[in-house]
Amino acid sequence: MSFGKMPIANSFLKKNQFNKQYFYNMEAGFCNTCFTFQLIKIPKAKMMFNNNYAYLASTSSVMKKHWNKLSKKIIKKSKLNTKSFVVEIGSNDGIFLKNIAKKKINHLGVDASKNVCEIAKSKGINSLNDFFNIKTAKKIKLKYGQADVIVSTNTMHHIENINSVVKGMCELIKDDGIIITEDPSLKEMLKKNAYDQIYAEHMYIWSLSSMSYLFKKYGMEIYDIENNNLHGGCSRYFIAKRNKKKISSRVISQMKLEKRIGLNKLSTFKKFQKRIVTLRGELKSILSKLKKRNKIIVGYGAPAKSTTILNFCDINFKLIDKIFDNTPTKIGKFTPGKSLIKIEDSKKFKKTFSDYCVLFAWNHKKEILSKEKHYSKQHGKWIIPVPKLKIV
Ligand code: DWN
Repeated sequence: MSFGKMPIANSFLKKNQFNKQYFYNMEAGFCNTCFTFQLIKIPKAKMMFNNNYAYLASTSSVMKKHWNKLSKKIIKKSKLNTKSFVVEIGSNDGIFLKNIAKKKINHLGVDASKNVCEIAKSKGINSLNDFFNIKTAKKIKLKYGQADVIVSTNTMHHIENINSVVKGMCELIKDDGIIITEDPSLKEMLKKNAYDQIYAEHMYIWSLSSMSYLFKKYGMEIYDIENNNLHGGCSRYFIAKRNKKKISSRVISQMKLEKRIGLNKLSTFKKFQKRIVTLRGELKSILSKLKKRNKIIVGYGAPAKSTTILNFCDINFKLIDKIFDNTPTKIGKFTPGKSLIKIEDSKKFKKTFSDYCVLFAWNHKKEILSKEKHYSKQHGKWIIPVPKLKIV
């Protein structure tokens, strides 16, 4: 599946960077053997995860509650105490580990982007700015010992050398320890036509079948799974060394479901491609028609996902005047690629008239529409781009 030339999703631009952008050919593929859906070629990791990583997990109160709940669940389930050791891979700004640190549980956050590590450290969270792999795992084990729990949420789909990460997890986790990963679900992406989940950082979109195949290569197995609606639909995998835990019925039924809906067949992805080409045509045409009628169109949320939508659908500042966002690292900058739409502080949304607003952060719909309920009252219309184009 080819998406054409794409910029790096989170590379929001200053004006003087418009002509210095890096583009790559974004193509997705599927493997019939290991059932992995992934990008064929991606930019170098350092170009995506660096000192200016734009995404701050703490911009969403829903996300804060989510990680709070997860940390309480882990502390209880694994009976963690001050002698335990928790490692988080992809710890971002410390949104999860801050709850572990509060309980005085030994912990270490590992993140490839320096700026988010600094934010985590400023919250008193033990952080290592590095890429996690077998080498880093050995260094951590030498310095701190093995981990009781390894958590890696919204990270496993970001890592190109995923085999080294899983090998590192296997090295670092105690024999009776547990690994918890959570990532966008391939099943949900297909169901929601959420092609905007596909971008350079998201080099994999995992399913239980493909995640299972991956961990089995290193003597580990997924013994439980939980699905949630975060980030457009994620699956949380509970992993342990082989034969250490009883395989739950949820894993068995999800494996059967994935087979039934064809997650292990190339034809499923060819049908997905047809659906998103149709969606592309519909979005571009509705925005062009509204513009011809001199309607004012803005956007809400400048997620990494919006970079895929804007560049795949060839939508730019001529159609969308500005996009509102609450992330300090994005405000005042412009959207990447050919779109070049100015990002304004979402605090200005209420005072700025518009007829239509494209909800690029559709996965936060509930939180945003309740925050901005005035908009519909003032006859503003929300355009929801996926799973079907909807005007509400
Ligand atoms: O995997 C990833 C996920 C977890 O987060 C990373 N690759 C990067 C990032 O993806 P994303 O940028 O698509 O994440 P979000 O959370 O869908 O981005 C939402 C955007 O909307 C952010 O820029 C913040 C903004 N926002 C806002 O302006 N007001 C969000 C909320 C909830 C709001 O009220």
